[in-house]
Amino acid sequence: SVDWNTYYDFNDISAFCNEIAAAHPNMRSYESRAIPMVKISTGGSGKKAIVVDGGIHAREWISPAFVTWLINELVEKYAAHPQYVDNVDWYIMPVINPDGYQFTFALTGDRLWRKNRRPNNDGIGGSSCMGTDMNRNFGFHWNEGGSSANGCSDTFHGGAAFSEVETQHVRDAVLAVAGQAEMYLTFHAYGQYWLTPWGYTATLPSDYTQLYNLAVSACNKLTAVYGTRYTIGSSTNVLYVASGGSDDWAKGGAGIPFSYTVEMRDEGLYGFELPARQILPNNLEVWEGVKVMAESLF
Ligand code: 0X9
Ligand code: ZN
Repeated sequence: SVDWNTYYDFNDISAFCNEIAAAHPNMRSYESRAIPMVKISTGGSGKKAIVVDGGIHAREWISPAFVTWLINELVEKYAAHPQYVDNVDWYIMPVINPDGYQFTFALTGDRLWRKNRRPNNDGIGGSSCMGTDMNRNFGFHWNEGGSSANGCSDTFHGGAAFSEVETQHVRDAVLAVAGQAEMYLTFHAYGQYWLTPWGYTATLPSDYTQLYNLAVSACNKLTAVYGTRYTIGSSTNVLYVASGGSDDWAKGGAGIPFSYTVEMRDEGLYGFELPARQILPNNLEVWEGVKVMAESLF
């Protein structure tokens, strides 16, 4: 620790900076875990940006596994493909539901937990159950279908749009860079879908053809790696109605035009419990798709 009656050398100042940053992360979950956001940029101005979220659903372990791998690929493997960092800025949040995610690892927890971990016994949702589905809590056409008012439901939408501290932090962090952002990617499992908005309605966005065509190009490259097939379409039309998702809000609320939900491996054989030996093959094929996505902004 420091006091202000002496001068400190550089090592002390470094330690001080690290301590104060660690003690005051600006984004924290209900249980006070940090919600990290990594900016990857080679500098300059006027660049387009891609925003990425992962780990919104606790049990979908392949999501943080891919998103952390993506950070590593962009930073540590920069020299192999500098264009993916030179031409766009990245804002990457690998685990936006850290409490739920940690609960799926705990011996006293639940491997198949989906929601965050704030109790609903405060009147919100009127139940003694835990957790809000963060992907039903975003504030664009919130509570307009495919979500539940029951606090015990796995798709509980929360007491209001952005009722959860975690979705509030993501909202604020995304809005801070929304002017620069052209693309929003949110990673989930499972089912192998590359989904466009909207999730709240079967009506397609006016730029659906552009969104769809880019997803087709991405999935062609993805499939070429190991033959893994993805289904492409709007969330409502190829999956189900589900309002309050981060993808719909990114596009409709934050004005980020190219917004996608990527449901990664598998098709249900292992489901959420995808064996760890599939992490790298999954990541390598999805990276091919993400590269196509990024190239569209160059
Ligand atoms: O239901 C979801 O939140 C996502 N599927 S999952 O199995 N990972 O839970 C799909 C979300 C698609 N986007 C919207 N409905 N907005
Ligand atoms: Zn999910």
